[in-house]
Amino acid sequence: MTEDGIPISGTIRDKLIDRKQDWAREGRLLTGTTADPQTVRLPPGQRLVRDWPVLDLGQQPNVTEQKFRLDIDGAVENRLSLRLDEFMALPQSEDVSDMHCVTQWSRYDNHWRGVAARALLDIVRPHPDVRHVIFTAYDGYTTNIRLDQFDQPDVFLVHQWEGKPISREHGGPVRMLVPKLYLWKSAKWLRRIHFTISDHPGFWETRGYHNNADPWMEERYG
Ligand SMILES: Nc1nc2c(c(=O)[nH]1)N[C@H]1C(S)=C(S)[C@@H](COP(=O)(O)O)O[C@H]1N2
Ligand SMILES: [Mo]
Repeated sequence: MTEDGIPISGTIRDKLIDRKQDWAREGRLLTGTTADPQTVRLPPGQRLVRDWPVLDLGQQPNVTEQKFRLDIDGAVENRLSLRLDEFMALPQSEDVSDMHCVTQWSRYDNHWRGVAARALLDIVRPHPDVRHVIFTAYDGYTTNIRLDQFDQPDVFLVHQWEGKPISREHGGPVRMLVPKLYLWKSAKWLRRIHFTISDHPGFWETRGYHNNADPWMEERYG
């Protein structure tokens, strides 16, 4: 096991991780430019795709309804540990947003349904000193964002894409969606959301990828 709890098996996965770490060391794909998201829809160095590529560590957990649990904990007034039906009973809403992956693809106009981050914040109510949000997934993956990045109208815990349940390969039954950050910040197969005072860089953030991950600032590595 790595310190992230991700089992080291399979040379394919090890090669994939090595290659992406090399990208970070070499600063690959960097254009050295920034753009204003108010006026420029496609972030620097990105190109549009029409399909939805699959990217993960190669192990796609089968999170059945039986197995599913979503814990929301840390420094909050109301901790939750939800079964899938309980998650589905939370206030639901829909949104349309773009996705931007650090491997250079972007995809426009994705239709999502799920629980808005702000609706969740209203329920769990983080303590005033909380600054960071840590996500843990069923494959052992972790990633981190700041509370102000989580507390945005376009951030969702999603379970539908284009009117259909999110497939297993894309992180179903429930994944994160943080559309204004590179997609590695959007954990698939969501297991736990932890609200903390201190930051805890995740899987890619501890392997050369940027802690902040703003595509318009081209914060790929750092
Ligand atoms: N649980 C989990 N979530 C993850 C990953 C992962 O390996 N495990 N990979 C991240 C990366 S690097 C990317 S680019 C996106 C890809 O999401 P997609 O496969 O649905 O396109 O998921 C992110 N979330
Ligand atoms: Mo990625």
